[in-house]
Amino acid sequence: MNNIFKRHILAVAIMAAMPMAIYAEDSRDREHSDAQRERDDKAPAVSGELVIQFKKDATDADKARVLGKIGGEVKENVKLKDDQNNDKGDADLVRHRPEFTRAAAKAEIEADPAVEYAEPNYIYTHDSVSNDTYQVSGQLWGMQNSPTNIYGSQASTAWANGATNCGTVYVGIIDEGYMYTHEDLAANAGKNPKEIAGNKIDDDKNGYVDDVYGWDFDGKNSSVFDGIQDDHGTHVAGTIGGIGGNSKGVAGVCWSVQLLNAKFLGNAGGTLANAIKAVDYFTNLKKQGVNIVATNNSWGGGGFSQGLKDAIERANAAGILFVAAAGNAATNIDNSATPSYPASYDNANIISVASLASDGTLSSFSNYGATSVDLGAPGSGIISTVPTTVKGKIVSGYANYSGTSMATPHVTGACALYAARNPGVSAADIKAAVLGDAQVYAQTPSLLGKTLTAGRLNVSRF
Ligand SMILES: [Ca+2]
Ligand SMILES: [Ca+2]
Ligand SMILES: [Ca+2]
Ligand SMILES: [Ca+2]
Repeated sequence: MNNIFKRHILAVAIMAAMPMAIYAEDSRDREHSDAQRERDDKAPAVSGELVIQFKKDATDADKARVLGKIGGEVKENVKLKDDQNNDKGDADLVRHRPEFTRAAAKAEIEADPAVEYAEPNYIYTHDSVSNDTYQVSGQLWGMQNSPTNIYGSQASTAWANGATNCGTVYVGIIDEGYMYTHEDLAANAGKNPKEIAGNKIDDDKNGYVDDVYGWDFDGKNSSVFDGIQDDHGTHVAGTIGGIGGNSKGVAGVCWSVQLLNAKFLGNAGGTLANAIKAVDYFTNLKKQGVNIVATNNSWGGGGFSQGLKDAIERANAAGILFVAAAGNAATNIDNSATPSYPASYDNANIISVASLASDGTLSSFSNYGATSVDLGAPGSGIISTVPTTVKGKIVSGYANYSGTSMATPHVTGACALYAARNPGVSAADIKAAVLGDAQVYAQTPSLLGKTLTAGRLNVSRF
């Protein structure tokens, strides 16, 4: 089996079982050691598939030659044809002949002058740890600040100061689908402004027909919410933008915001090819003028992927922050130790998030890293929105989950709040504000030596 990115409920077991590749921070062009290569080769991926990045000047004849070496057929383009905003050419998802192993197929074509690199179609999993999922505690500790609860994000203080409205800001949820009809989310369900629903026309010409609430890359269709299996994405959405002040349910860091969704995690996780497409989806929307400030990425797995790192860099160039869960393997993910992707990539727009428990300790499952993890945020015992079933009908519900998946959307919401309060601010300035306030105002002993800032999320001054 090959690599899939998954949600964090499964991530603990899987990530613990799958050693990750080790890379130096500046390893972009460095040769892998044999041991590193072996770890990458064992990371889960879709059998018989490679994502091939061609060089910009590769001709059709060059591509045919490369595919011929492995009996390859192009399944789909990974990058949109009009998205060549870097120095590389097409990237294609290719199915090769089954007699080639993954390593053999890679080796067969990597030296070809038309090939920039070829990577397994890694599989990623989501980053939530479920504990008694539907047991609601009644306490949104992650948003609070009180004498008995000092480790929350202090969003309640920001709210008290009038900072609740992120309505000018779009946030991309790269995850499962989310229940945009949920009673505590519906008013914050953003829409792709240039797409007309249900007319079977790609109105905004972004390559996706009727992508109003986003796009389902896993199902290859426009329905981003497909049922109660989309609980993880819905939970993430509620922490970023659960409707505040409506006398029901929860409140997100942003009481109002425009949520959009790139669904790529299905029941079996999500693939590298779809992860790249999901990241580029928001980059392209931003280039069309949609004010996307950040994407939330509560998922991880796979080996090192230059293709995913390049996609994150395209987001960086477009001014989109990439907020990433550190992962749930209780492991040091620094590049000098056991990196976990995408959190451990060194792109400037990544904010990597560890999970805190309400007593201020690092959550038992949380990954950490003095250089690769930026800050901590509430991630244990977090109540948020989920779809649930009553008498066979899907209805709005709430549930208590734990994971770096839950810590991450607190930070994504914080980025949106800061952006809304400071119109026109750059991605770098938002990141500096989030990390700076954590470092200056919220030093946390459990994070010392475990995160870059040694601090936790604190939005009280936003
Ligand atoms: Ca479209
Ligand atoms: Ca349409
Ligand atoms: Ca769907
Ligand atoms: Ca509410």
